[in-house]
Amino acid sequence: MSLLLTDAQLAEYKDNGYIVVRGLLTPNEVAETREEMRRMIDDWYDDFESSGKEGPAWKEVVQRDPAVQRGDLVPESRYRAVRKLYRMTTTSSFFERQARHKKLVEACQQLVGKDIRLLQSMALLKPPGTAQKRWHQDNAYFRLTPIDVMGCWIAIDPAFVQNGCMHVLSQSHGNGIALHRMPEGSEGMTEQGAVLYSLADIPDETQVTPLPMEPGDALLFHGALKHFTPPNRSNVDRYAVQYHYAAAHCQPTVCPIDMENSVKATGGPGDDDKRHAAFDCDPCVEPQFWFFRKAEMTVVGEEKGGVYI
Ligand SMILES: O=C(O)CCC(=O)C(=O)O
Repeated sequence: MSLLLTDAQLAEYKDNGYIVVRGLLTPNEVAETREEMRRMIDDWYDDFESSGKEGPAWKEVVQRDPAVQRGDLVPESRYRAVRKLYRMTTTSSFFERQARHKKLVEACQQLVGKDIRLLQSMALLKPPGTAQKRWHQDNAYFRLTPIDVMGCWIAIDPAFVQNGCMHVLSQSHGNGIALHRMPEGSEGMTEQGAVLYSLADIPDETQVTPLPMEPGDALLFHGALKHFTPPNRSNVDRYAVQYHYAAAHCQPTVCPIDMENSVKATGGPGDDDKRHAAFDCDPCVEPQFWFFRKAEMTVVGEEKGGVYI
C-alpha cells in the first residue's frame, strides 16, 4: 500500500481531528464529478416530468428542496432545485468507483484501518440561499464504536465562508459524542429530522476554524469532530461530495430502534407510521447497519487501475 499521508499529517489528524489534503482529486476528476451530479439530476427530472412521480428510489437519491417540492419556491434551474444527492453509489457506477478511489481508500486505511466499509455517500449542492447545516458530530448519527469512523468531504466548487464552507472545532473529537437533540420548536421526525438533529451546545464562535477549500481539496475528519456549515449567503453554488467510512470492526452501540426513539424523545411527537416505514433493517440480524440504514458497501480487495475492487 502506498502512503498518501505523511507522518506529520497522521499526527495532525490525531491531534486536531482533521486534515485537509490539497488536490486529492484532479481538475479532470472534479469536472467529471460535477457532470455526473448533473446527469443524475437530469435523469431524475426526465423521469419526474414524464411520470409525474418522484418514485421511492429516486426520492431518496435525489433530494429536492422541501420548499421546491411544496411549490413555494421556483428555482432558476433544475440543478438549483436539488439540495442533496444521497447514496449515489447504489445507482451510479461513477460514484461507486469514486468511493473506491485509490487515494481516498488508502488515506482512509491509514486513518481508520485496513478493512473499511462505506457507510454512505452524498453530494451536497448547497445552492445560494441554502440554510446552515447545524453543528454536529457525524458519529451521533452512526453510533459506532470504536469511533474508527471518518468523513471525507471533497470540494467540487471553491468553498469559502460566504457560500458555506466547512467549519470545524479543532480537537473536539476526543471526548466521545456530546448531547444532540432536535432544536426547540422543530416538528419532530419529519423528513428533515435527521438534518435538524444536532449538538445541544453550540461551540464558541472564537474557537471555530473555517476551512476554505479549492475544487479537488479533501477534508478528512474524525467521526467525533464537531463541525457545521453556515448558510450559503453568496450567489454561487457550493458543490461538494462526501463519503463516510468506518473500519469493519466497528459495532453499533445503540440499537437503531432505540436510537430512533431517543431522537424522537428529544424532538417532539414525530410521526410513527412514517418513521416506521423508513426502517429497512433488522439490527439484531445485521449489526453493521447504522442508525436506520445499511452501509453502502464493503471496500476490500486490491487496487487496480486507480480503484479498489
Ligand atoms: O456540506 C455541508 O454543508 C454539510 C456536510 C455535513 O457536515 C454533513 O452532511 O454531515
